[in-house]
Amino acid sequence: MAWFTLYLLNLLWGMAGTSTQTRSSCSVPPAQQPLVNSIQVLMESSVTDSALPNPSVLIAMNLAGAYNMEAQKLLTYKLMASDTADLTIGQLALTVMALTSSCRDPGDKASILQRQMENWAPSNPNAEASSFYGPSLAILALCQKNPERTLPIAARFAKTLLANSSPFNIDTGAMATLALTCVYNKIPVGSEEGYRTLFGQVLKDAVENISMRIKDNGIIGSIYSTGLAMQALSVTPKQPNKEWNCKKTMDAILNEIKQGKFHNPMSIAQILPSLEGKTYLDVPHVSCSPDHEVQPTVPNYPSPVPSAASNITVIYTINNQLRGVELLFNVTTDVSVKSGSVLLVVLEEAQRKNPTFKFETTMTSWGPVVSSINNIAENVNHKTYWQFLSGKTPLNEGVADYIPFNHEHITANFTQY
Ligand code: B12
Ligand SMILES: *[C@@H]1O[C@H](CO)[C@@H](O)[C@H](O)[C@H]1NC(C)=O
Ligand SMILES: *[C@@H]1O[C@H](CO)[C@@H](O)[C@H](O)[C@H]1NC(C)=O
Ligand SMILES: *[C@@H]1O[C@H](CO)[C@@H](O)[C@H](O)[C@H]1NC(C)=O
Ligand SMILES: *[C@@H]1O[C@H](CO)[C@@H](O)[C@H](O)[C@H]1NC(C)=O
Repeated sequence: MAWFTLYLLNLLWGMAGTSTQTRSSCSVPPAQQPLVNSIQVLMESSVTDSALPNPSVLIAMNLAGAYNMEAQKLLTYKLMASDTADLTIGQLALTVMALTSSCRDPGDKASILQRQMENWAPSNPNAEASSFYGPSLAILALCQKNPERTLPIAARFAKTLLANSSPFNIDTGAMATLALTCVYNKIPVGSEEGYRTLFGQVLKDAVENISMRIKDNGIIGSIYSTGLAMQALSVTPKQPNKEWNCKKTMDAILNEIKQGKFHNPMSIAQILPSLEGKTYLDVPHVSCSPDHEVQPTVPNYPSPVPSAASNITVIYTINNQLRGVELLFNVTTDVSVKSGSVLLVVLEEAQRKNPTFKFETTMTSWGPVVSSINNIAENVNHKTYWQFLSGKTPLNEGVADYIPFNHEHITANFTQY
């Protein structure tokens, strides 16, 4: 009798986990599929012997169905061998999910993550919203491994989110929605109603905030938050008041891809699942049958006409009004670079001309971050960083991706988040 009850419970459990997966989905029109294939090929080509292993790339590859099996294997092996001591909670969570998506047992990586989350507390009562991005990934990864043991950890996390009043961050809200949707769908039948109410409340708030950022053109937040926001809106058990037009968002993103806006492998890794009708909740359900390699159909672009490499001038300002009275500075220079150069080239040229513009970078999954300028360095404890702006508008790409135009005024402003 007991086994039968258990069986029934499992059945209900399983159903609860899948019932919301297909809602609000929309798909890429067949004529546009080669375009999507081409960014997947680009993302897979970022996997090399020398590159830092990026778990988000492996997750995206496995959810979409990998083309390059060598890259898939190399990335899986590198992540299996990675030392957990070098990883943040968020990176560890992504690694656990990436290995799961390759049908590998993450082993002690999952138990280490579990222990870290049992001891987790926000850095301070009013921590900035984006500091919940990593912990959201952790709840999601743990929920997929062991939902029952994750319940109390997730409840503590949800209460902290509810109590937090810092400005909403869309990427974080989307990741928290994915995590808590996983947990919500796996609340065992007959457990306290309190869980359902708590997670339901946080999900409702997050989804409401995400839907408020759906623009008339379909983009949700910025083009680079749209992928995660789509995932969140397509799985949430709590529908927002404002209805979401998935097809409109899909068309807007396909148009941006055509404009070449998705070339950073990490930006592709975050948009690809949504284009393939998948979400991070599908990670435990990837089938890993040894597929024969398929050749993707990619569009045949007209070969780019080599443009006459004329120079452009970029006005570049570095501004620190924050750290160390005797170190305050606000200096501007004109820099001449080849048209089409990325912002990093402007920074290098400025540094070459004048040592005041000396800068340092740190490598991350998104590429190089400018961590220090003129000896003033970002600091997580002070929540300081170098923000890049065009005029008064913050850039939505990093220095290795952003291409300045002629006479553009770029500022690096030392500020706080
Ligand atoms: C938190 C966060 C930050 C924090 C990071 C520090 C911290 N203590 O958390 C701060 C506020 C400093 C930051 C800065 C910037 N960010 Co930011 N950030 C994020 C966010 C919300 C979460 C990152 C995270 O925790 N990931 C989880 C962990 C496990 O992964 P990770 O790889 O270890 O995370 C590190 C990197 O993501 C890195 N990082 C964060 N932002 C950026 C941006 C760039 C260009 C690079 C190279 C690295 C980088 O910092 C993380 C912690 O070390 C993401 C959202 C997203 N969808 O990924 C945006 C995001 C990555 N950021 C973005 C941008 C544009 C920036 C800025 C360029 C903004 C600006 N105008 O200056 C600057 C970087 C400028 C510079 N000096 O080079 C974009 C990148 C889009 C793109 N196509 O390149 C994203 C996707 C937000 C968005 N939806 O538009 N960011
Ligand atoms: C989202 O919006 C609601 C109001 O609609 C607000 O109460 C809540 O704190 C916001 N933030 C988050 C993270 O949900
Ligand atoms: C920095 O300098 C620019 C012009 O060089 C000026 O417009 C701006 O107001 C200055 N900012 C500060 C904070 O001094
Ligand atoms: C054009 O830019 C390059 C740097 O990319 C620089 O070395 C060169 O001097 C510039 N040429 C002119 C004419 O300014
Ligand atoms: C630059 O940073 C300072 C310090 O945080 C801030 O007061 C100022 O508004 C910022 N300037 C811009 C243009 O964002």
